[in-house]
Amino acid sequence: MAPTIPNVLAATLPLAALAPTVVWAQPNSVQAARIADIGWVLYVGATAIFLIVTVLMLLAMFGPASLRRRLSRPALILGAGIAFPIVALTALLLYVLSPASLAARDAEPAAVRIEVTGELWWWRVRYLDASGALLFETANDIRIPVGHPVELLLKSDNVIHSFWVPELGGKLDMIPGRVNRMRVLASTPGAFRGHCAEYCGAQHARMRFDAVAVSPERFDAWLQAQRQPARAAGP
Ligand SMILES: [Cu+2]
Repeated sequence: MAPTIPNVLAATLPLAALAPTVVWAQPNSVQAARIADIGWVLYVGATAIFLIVTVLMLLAMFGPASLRRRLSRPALILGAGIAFPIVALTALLLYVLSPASLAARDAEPAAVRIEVTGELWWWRVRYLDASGALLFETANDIRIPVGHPVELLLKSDNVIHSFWVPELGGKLDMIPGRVNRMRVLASTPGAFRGHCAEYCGAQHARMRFDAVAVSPERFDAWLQAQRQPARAAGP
């Protein structure tokens, strides 16, 4: 897109952000749906406030003299300039931290635990049993069962990476020396692209992985197949 003035305006106005394909992927988990809901509330609210402020500003500049006098009253400036932002921002904070968003994170114990480690520049994926012991390990390949809560343990032993599958949830940093936990409850089967969302070195842009949500039956069959010993290569 050429950087003409209308294009620049379209890209910076809040209205441009209403196109869902530009802003976020189609959510496919409880957590991603919650993020999409919050995104819509923020974008619609920000657009409404932007339009109201623009209209008031134009009226204050070009409106009839009586209206301009009313708009310059201290009570209106204190109310719309200080009280309204405090109320609106507090309401948004409570909405984002509401019990529903917390429940989406920790509704029930995880059925599957997967440890994902950011390497330079690939993803080490270790499937753990209930006691935390290693079942098997893959590279750049994450499979999860639909409808069952999955806990991802995100780690790094080199630099900071950031784990991100837009359809399944938000970004979460992988910080050396720490274990960050992410909950995912996939809604429907599908294959999604995961990215590293934190610049981590020369090959950062190629640090991608596949996240595949499958039915619980297919997931169990895949688990069993992965746990078989590797077959020797043929002649
Ligand atoms: Cu990275």
